[in-house]
Amino acid sequence: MINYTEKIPNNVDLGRDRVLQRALEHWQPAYLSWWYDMGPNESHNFEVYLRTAISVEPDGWAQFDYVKMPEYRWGIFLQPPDEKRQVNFGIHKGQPAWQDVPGEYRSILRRIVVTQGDTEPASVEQQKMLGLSCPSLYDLRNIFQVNVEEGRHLWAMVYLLHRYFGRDGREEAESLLARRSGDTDNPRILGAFNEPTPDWLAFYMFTFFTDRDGKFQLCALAESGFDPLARTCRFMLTEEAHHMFVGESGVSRIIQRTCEVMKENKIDAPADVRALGVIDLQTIQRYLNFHYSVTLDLYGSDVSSNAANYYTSGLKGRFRETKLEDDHVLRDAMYPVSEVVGDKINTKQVPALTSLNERLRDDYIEEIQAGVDRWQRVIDEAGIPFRLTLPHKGFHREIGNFTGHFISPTGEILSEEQWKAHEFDWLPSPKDYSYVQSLMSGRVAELGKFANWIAPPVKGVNGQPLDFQYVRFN
Ligand code: BYC
Repeated sequence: MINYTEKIPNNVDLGRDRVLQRALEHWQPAYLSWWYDMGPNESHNFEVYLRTAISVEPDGWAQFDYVKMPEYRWGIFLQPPDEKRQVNFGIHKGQPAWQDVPGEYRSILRRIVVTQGDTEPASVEQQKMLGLSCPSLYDLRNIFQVNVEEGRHLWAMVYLLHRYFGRDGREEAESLLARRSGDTDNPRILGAFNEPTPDWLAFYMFTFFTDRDGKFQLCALAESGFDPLARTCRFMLTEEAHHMFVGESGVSRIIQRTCEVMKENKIDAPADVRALGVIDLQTIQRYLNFHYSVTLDLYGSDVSSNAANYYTSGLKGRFRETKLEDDHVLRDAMYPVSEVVGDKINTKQVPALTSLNERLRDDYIEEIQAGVDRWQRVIDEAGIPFRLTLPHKGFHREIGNFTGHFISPTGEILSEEQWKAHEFDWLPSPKDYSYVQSLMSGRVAELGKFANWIAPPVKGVNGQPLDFQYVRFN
C-alpha cells in the first residue's frame, strides 16, 4: 500500500533514508512553486473530482474525491520488486537486474531519465491555458486529471535522479523545473514538447498521438535492466492509459458531432460545416497530420548509435521485449529502414541494433492505425464518404532520414515550391487555428452541458452521471 501519512506519499519506505527524504522535501516546495506558476491557469482554488492511487495494484485506483490540485498527493510509487528479475537483453543478458546504477552506464542512464522527466512538466505547461475554454465540466476534470498525473510522472523521474545519481541528479531535478516549453533560451529537450497546444482539438490529438509515444517509450524503459527504472515505468503506464483514452474519445466525440450536423443538414462543404459551428473533417485531418508527424520525430533517428548503445547495455529494451522470440542480443539481425535516394524512397536493410528507434516507431504506427480506424468507423456509421488517413511516414519530418525532404501525405517527393503550394492543404493554417479557437472562446461550465462542437461522452467518470459537478469553482 501507499503510505499517505508522510509528507511525500510513497511505497519505497522513504522514511528509512533520511538524507534522500530531506533532499526530496527540499525539492517539493520548488515543485509546488512551479505548479503555481505553470500549472493550469487560475485553477488553484478549484475542487476537482480526481482519482488518487491508493496502491500500485491494478485495482489501486479506487479512490475518487474532490481535491484542490495544489493539494494533490504527488508521491513516489513503484511496482513491487521481483527478486528473481534479470537483465533480459543486451550483453548483460542473464545477469541479475541492477538495483543500483552500473558505474559505466551512469551518464547515459541519467540522460534517459532526464529526457523522460522533461516531457512531463512540458506537457502541463503546453496545456496551461486550456481550462479557460473547456467544452464541459467533464472535460475540464479530465484535463486536470491528466495534468496532476503528468506532475506525478515528473516526481517519478525526480525520485530516480535524487536516489541514484547523487549531486548530478539533484542538479538535473532542479533543471527540470527551470526549462520551459517553447522558451527560446531554455526550451524543453524534445521538439514536440515545445509546440503550442492552443485549443482542445490539439489537446485531444496530443493525448492520442504524443501520450502514446509516452506509452511506447515507457514500455521500452519498463524492460530496463536497471530495476528501479523498470518498476517506476510500470506504474506510470497505468496512468498513461487514461490519458490516451481522453485523447481518443475526445477526437471521436468531435468527429461524431461534426457527422451529426452534416447528416442533419445534408451538407458536406467545409464552409457550410463551419457555418454551423462544428469542426470540418478536413481540418481534423490536418490536425491529425500535424500531431502524427511531430510525434514520429520523438522516436529519434531511424539509424541511431545511441539506440544501439541503450539496448546493448541493457538499459532500454524493445516494445514487449520479453515476449519476443529471438536471441535478445540482435547480433546478426537486420531491419528495414527507408531513405530518400534521388526522387525515390527506398527501403534498405540495416543492422537491427542501430534501427531500434525505427522499430519502436513502427510498433507505435501499428497501434495508431488501429485508433484511426476506430475514428473512421464513426464517419462510416454516419454514412459520410470521407476517409481519415495517416500520412506517409516521411511527411513533415524533422528528425531522421526524411529530414530536409519535402514529402507529400501520399509519399511523393516534392520540390520546396510544390510543398509550399500545398502546405496548408495538409497542415493546419493560421486560419484553421483561429477558426477552431473561435469556437472555444469561453468555458462551458453548466452541469451536464457540452459545447456545440463536441458530442457528450458515452458515460461519466467513476459511474457518475454526465451532469455531475466534476469541478467546483469556489
Ligand atoms: N527533438 O540518435 P538520435 C512522454 C536528439 S513522451 C529534439 O536520433 P536517440 C509524454 C537526441 O537527443 C516519451 N531532439 O536519438 C507524452 C540526440 O542528441 P545529442 C518521452 C531530438 O538518442 C505526453 C540527437 O538528436 N520519453 O512520456 O536514439 C505527455 C541524435 O539522437 C529528438 C523518451 O523519449 C527530438 N524529437 O533517441 C507527457 C524516452 N530526437 O546526443 C509525457 C527517453 C532525437 O546529439 N528518450 N533528438 O545531443 C530516449 O530514449 C531518446 O532520447 C529518444 C531519442 C528516443 C528521444
